[in-house]
Amino acid sequence: MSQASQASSLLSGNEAIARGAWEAGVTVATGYPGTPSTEILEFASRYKEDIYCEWSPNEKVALEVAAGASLSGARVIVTMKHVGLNVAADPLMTLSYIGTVGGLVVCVADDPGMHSSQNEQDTRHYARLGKMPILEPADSTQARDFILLGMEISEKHSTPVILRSTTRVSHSSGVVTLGERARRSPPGGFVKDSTRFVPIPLYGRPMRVKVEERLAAMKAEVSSSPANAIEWGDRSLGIIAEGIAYQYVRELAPQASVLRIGWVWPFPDDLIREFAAGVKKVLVVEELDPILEEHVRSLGIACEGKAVVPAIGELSPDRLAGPLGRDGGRFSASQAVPGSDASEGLPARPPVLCPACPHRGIFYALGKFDVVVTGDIGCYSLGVFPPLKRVDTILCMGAGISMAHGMQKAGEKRKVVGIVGDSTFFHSGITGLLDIAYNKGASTIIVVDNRTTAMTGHQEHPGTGRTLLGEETISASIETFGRACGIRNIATVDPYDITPTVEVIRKAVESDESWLIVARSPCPLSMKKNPGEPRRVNQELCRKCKLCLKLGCPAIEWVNDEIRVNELLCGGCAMCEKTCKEGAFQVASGACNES
Ligand SMILES: Cc1ncc(C[n+]2csc(CCOP(=O)(O)OP(=O)(O)O)c2C)c(N)n1
Repeated sequence: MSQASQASSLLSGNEAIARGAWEAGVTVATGYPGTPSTEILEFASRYKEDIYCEWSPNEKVALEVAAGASLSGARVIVTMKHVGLNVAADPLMTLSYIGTVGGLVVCVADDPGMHSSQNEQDTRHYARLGKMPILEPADSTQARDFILLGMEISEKHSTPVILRSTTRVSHSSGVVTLGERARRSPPGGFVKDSTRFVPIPLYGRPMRVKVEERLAAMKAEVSSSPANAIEWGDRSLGIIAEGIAYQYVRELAPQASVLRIGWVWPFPDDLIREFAAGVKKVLVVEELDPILEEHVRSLGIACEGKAVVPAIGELSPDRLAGPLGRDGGRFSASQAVPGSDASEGLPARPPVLCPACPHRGIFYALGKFDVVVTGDIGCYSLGVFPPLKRVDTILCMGAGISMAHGMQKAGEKRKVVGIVGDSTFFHSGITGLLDIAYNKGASTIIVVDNRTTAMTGHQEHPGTGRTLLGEETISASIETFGRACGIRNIATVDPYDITPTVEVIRKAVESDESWLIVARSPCPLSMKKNPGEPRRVNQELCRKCKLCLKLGCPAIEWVNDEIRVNELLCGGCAMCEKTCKEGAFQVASGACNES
């Protein structure tokens, strides 16, 4: 890639963050995949001659690796989705005390509207909790600029900096004027200083005081930061907006006065006061929680906010049209908030497991047993939908294992089966499995090992044998981890082979000991190869019992009173053939679909 020769380029927010890291002279980038943040690190890895990039097993590890790199003097970014920050919160809270040496920016992508997340969490709370600054870009240019600014703030104040993106900023594109990579001398190496880097209470208490001094210093400069700016217009209405909400405000109320906030916390109090003094009334437009709004009120400034701007879900020009007025600026606090949503009016397309997905075999097999299934987050969460309906709970990554143990210890009468994916197992499943073995649990854990992190777009993980940079490496064994944890009953099955899979599950759920079953078959999408030839239905043999429909395969259709296979969709996994007692499913090239 000839970075220097390009003057400008159309970049997504995530691509711009990666570009910003390269321009800022970042030499280490770590993370764990999670929509909408995933592409940041994938784009950063395109600069692999300059930036070492890795998928870490989870976000906590990613942040700790980043912290080590920073303490050695390197500039570093670490990437994750909002729930990933919960996993990384432990190191982050104390890294705030220790501080940074090389600039460290934690790039967190929130998902207002829960497009691909189990909750809707506002990362700005973490900045306050950890007493560290947070920047929020409104477009791709700011995404790039704020990485550069974040590095400066981080190094000047010795603090980790959070960059909060959202789905809309991460995944929409804008033209970015490209810069050169900063010329920086190589990281100077770690300089020992226990009073600075070892927060035992003796050294930690002075660090605690320094955190407050640091906050005061940042407060003194945040109002004059280029990240925050007043755009004076019609003074009858002043809108304070941040992140993507700023774009919607500019579109809907082009003539209004706007205070655009990009350095969100510590709050730019002086600027907020100056702005409020210059307008007749103030409206705060922010996505998710009323963090700014409450602060503006705490300054003694009357304002409107969540009384008219939705607090739940993603904002959009449509959803703000009521509060702001389509033709701009006719804000009235009494106007109703429309309940419109981007997907309104579109036909519902419930998510389903892909045709030939190996996870289907496990859910179909589990349908034969009266068990409780504690599921997890990954493609297999789709086993919750009919006709499979074999996922009873989901909490967070890893909980599929630990919740099974909890239910069993609470005396659940039915056998409890926990399901996690391979990436999830390495992320946070191993300690749950260890708990089961250590505390003499009796649940059955199934790791659906499709050899990839499928749900977020097929990233590598410690079990795949490859790194993010495309190098060959170890392939961690789930069975070996199970044995090391102390699980005595371990079996490996091919989930496409339904009958043997059912028999292994039967053995496990009838036993009064814990079991680890590894259901291994690669994801056909990541292999870019179907497992077999498409099937067809021989109508002469089909008895229309509809047992095959229980697989929930999108390729099997009930049309005109007949079972049919949509050969364009069929991946040839042959699970239908294995469930059909009449032998009606046959390889398409050698059978007839119609009678
Ligand atoms: C703490 C956290 N980090 C990241 C994610 C995003 N995410 C959802 S599922 C998943 C892993 C999916 O991979 P795997 O467990 O192998 O299951 P697969 O989708 O391949 O079936 C990830 C990274 C998340 N939900 N929570």
